[in-house]
Amino acid sequence: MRLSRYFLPVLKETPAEAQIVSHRLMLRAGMIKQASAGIYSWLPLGYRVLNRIQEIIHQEQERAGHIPLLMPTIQGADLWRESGRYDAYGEEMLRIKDRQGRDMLFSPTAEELITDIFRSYVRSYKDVPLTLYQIQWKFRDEIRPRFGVMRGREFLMKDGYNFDLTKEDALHAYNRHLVSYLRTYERMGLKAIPMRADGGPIGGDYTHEFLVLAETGESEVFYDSAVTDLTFGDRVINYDSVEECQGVLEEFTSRYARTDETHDEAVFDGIPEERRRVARGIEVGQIFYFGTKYSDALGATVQDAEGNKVPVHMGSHGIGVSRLLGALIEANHDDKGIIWPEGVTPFHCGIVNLKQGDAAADAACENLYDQLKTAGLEPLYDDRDERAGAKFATMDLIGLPWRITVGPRGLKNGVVELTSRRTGESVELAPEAAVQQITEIYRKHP
Ligand code: 5CA
Repeated sequence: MRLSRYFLPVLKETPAEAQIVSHRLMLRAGMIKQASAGIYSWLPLGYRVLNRIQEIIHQEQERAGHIPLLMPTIQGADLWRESGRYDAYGEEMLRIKDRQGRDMLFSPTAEELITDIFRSYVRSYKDVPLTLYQIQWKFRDEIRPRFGVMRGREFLMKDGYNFDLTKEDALHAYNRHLVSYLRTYERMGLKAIPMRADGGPIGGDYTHEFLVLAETGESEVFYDSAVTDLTFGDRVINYDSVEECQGVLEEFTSRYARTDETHDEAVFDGIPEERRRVARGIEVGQIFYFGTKYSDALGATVQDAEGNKVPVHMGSHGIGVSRLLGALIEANHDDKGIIWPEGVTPFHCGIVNLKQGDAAADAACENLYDQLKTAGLEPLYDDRDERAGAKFATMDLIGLPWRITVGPRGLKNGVVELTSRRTGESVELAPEAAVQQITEIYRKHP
């Protein structure tokens, strides 16, 4: 992409309404624009990151054997009456009447609709286990939408639902989700810690939230500092193996890590004092096992091997897709702007032309631009007729992890400059070598 032809409405001023750094930076970097309270338009740069995050989620879900589908945002009230949640959900549910006067709603989650799909088609134990998921917009009429996309009213969620014959199988699905979520967040360059939590309106008392530690987080959390040393890394897991998934769950959840809803002071006090931590976190996902709550209410049964009709065991699993942008920025920024991890960056590399209009500089930039694209990467070439300082400020603000700076002086010696946004370190090297180095870096981030 050439910046002169892109739509990147960066703001010079710090927007007064934004209280936390991620919200400020998303507005300043031209990623989002508020449409109504808690409802945002995704401008091109923000939309690119949102798509990158979705790609990673899809890949990791499919790797775990989960199947994507798409359900509507607007749903009829009847199913929700059947489950009892039409009244129970309260003010957070946005209720709408259609022209016939029928009660409709904007889906805050989709346990009912997915259970209805399941009960309409699945009859036999041979057709389970089954896990279906979607990435779809949700609406919750939060009392206090705030912090930009962090607590929105309309927000993008990955929501997945497992259907299993037995509790044991459903717990395997739970563990499998925990493993796949660990992989998913790590690929985005995030450390998200699974913590014991509370079921809330979704139900079930077997549930973990995934928290990214951040001072601006809305949840208070209590944990043994040993949990922050754990990383999943690039290990390969057989998702069908009960033992392997169980093993990872035990490794990542046996140390104390809880949200305030489930915090137990007495148990916490048993941890050596130097390892006790009280901090704040951003909830970027939650997994639930709730047994037959929805299958009982909606009559979702299968015939088991003996011919008995039995309700299926279910769980649901959510990732806050749009919230993740906020969490990623809270965890990756400095006073100049965002610092995207390579896994989710909107463009792989910036090219800054220090002297637009200089024949040698222009040609070298065009060359780099073509070579990076040929290597399968997406560069952002700042080809505007602007001062170098303004170009650097924009690049630093939007946070591309790598920048190649091209100027007539360097070119005389056959070099360009490659700069890491995270460390600020620069090296001078031949243009081809810069392309090669960047290609190498992104080989690890497919
Ligand atoms: N049905 C289940 C799992 S699919 C469910 O709805 N779970 S949830 O309520 O925990 O939501 C899943 C994730 O969505 C949360 O972990 C959080 O990251 C995100 N989320 C929830 N509310 C909001 C909101 N108001 N704004 C942005 N993200 C949100």
